[in-house]
Amino acid sequence: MERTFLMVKPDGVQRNLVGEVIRRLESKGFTLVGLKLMNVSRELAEKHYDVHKERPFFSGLVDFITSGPVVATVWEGDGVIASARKIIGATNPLTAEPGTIRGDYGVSIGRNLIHGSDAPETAQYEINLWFTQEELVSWQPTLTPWLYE
Ligand code: DAT
Ligand code: MG
Repeated sequence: MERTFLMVKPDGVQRNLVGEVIRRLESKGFTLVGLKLMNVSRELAEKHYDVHKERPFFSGLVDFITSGPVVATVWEGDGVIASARKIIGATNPLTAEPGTIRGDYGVSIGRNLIHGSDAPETAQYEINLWFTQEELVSWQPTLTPWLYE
């Protein structure tokens, strides 16, 4: 089964949206296999956003991600990487569709509440960056036969 890395950013934690984010992914039918509240070091934030290091917003983005606690999560399910990106919505909350997390709760690109891995390779990289093997919990939800044919 596929896994993805999702993080409630400091604005999502401050705005009390942790439960709402987890609820949306759980209700959809995805399985939580990793979860932790943590402060982010500059080193970790820079590694996480390494692909953006030449962009003008990079240092502001690292400042923001390290400005308060985040909730780091790993989710499992068929097609979870692309599906979670749809549930999250477009990068700019102003153009993100209503019904998506960013579309429902955000108004600015620099405060877009949540991160989600964008492809299988980045999901693998991010899961390994944020979690140790021991922190990931494999379990068999009893709902599985009601979610998958
Ligand atoms: P996403 O988070 O949807 O994958 P991304 O990978 O293009 O988007 O960018 C990573 C984050 O960087 C994004 O969530 C918010 C910030 N960001 C992107 N473009 C920005 C911009 N033009 N100005 C300010 N912040 C930006
Ligand atoms: Mg991205």
